Amino acid sequence: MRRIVITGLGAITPLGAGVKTIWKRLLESGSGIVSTTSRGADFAALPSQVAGLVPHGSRDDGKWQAKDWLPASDERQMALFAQYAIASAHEALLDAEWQPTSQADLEATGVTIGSGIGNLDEAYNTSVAFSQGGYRKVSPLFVPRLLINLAAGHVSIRYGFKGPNHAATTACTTGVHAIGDASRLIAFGDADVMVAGGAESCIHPLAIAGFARARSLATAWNDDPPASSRPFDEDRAGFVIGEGAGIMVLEELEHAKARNARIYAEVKGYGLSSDAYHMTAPRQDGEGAFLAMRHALRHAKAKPADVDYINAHATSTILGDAAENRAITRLLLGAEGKEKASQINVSSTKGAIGHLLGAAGAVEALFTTLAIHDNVLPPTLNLDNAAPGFDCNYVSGTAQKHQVDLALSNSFGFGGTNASLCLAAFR
Ligand SMILES: *[C@@H]1O[C@H](CO)[C@@H](O)[C@H](O)[C@H]1NC(C)=O
Ligand SMILES: *[C@@H]1O[C@H](CO)[C@@H](O)[C@H](O)[C@H]1NC(C)=O
Ligand SMILES: CC(=O)N[C@H]1CO[C@H](CO)[C@@H](O)[C@@H]1O
Repeated sequence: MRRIVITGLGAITPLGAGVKTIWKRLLESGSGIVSTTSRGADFAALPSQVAGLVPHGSRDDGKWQAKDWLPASDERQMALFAQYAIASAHEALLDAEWQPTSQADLEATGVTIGSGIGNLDEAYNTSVAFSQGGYRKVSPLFVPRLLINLAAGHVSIRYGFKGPNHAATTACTTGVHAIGDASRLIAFGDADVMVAGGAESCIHPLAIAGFARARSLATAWNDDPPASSRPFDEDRAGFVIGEGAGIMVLEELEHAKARNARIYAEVKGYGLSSDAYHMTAPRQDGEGAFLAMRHALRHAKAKPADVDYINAHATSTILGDAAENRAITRLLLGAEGKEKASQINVSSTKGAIGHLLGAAGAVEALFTTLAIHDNVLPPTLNLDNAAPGFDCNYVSGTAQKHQVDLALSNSFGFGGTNASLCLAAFR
């Protein structure tokens, strides 16, 4: 069996642009959640007025402005989610020192980058323009700017990668599916190196209206945005929409060793399942999450007791966090597991950045990778009072130093799709 390791990381999140800045701010308990009301009256009229926005500014300050990352022509052609993806892919490839030029290397390198929603802004503007002005108002760039797989397309065009080119779009499980599926493509021999992850940018009044109508969003914290995303807390009341991208370079182990690449961690297992229950609500017993984590551990040949850390999907919704918590304790407590819930280390980094939808799983897998590499557990913010039945160690408020040899990163999406990645220290 071919082993898969992680050799490069790149990200843009509400905590900043660039992995170093983001990870430092996360470990310092920084928050990227701000008010949306300054974006205009359409935003201010909505019940939820908070979001995890990528900070705008110079790259030297760890912030995002397109001109620091992309040529102007790319900026015009690409959706914002694709811009975040290509900038993060660039960072990850530099980090991995993988800049192939030979035909064989280019053919052995592929891309899987997904998005949950894609370019809502473009769809909205063009719909309005078409309805008012007809055919002549539709840009020739409408379709290329709309399609979700164009993030992966742009990355392969920019670098000449001729291996598999794929895009998952499985709502909030997208990022984990992209990374998990990419690792399978390497394991199966379809590629030796994959650039994999997720990207999202749909902070649009229509998206917020839609999620608010589905009763998914936090609406009670408009005056205190950094307090609005509260995974596992008694007062949690919905998720906070966020934007950004997370990209990893995955590589076959012998390939990485042969070129002396730095190895952050190994992808040991990947589990997929479905709740088979409801469009948007989780099963209360957490069956889907339980099965996904169990499959990931089975592939990793690991016991529940071996799990040092879980980066939970926990989005700060009442039902979702409770179902996942139930699934985690059911899986990790018992004969082959831990003795007490307090020995289970689990955090939700969504307290700091909100829910990045299609990018969430990728950004969180990246945080899990760094937790393993640096032996530190990133914190859950705003957990003032753990709700009844929440008895694990949620790494409340501040990061904790702790040896992390094996970890799970969970993602669950509308439609009932559940996935979990098992990552481990490379030995
Ligand atoms: C859509 O229209 C708004 C308002 O005119 C504008 O600010 C925004 O940049 C447009 N978005 C796209 C993708 O063209
Ligand atoms: C499994 O996925 C569904 C998607 O709707 C999600 O709502 C649910 O929370 C996940 N299961 C658990 C136990 O979290
Ligand atoms: C089970 C387990 O690994 N628990 C650890 C959680 O983290 C703390 C330190 O933050 C350790 O003391 C526990 O052993």
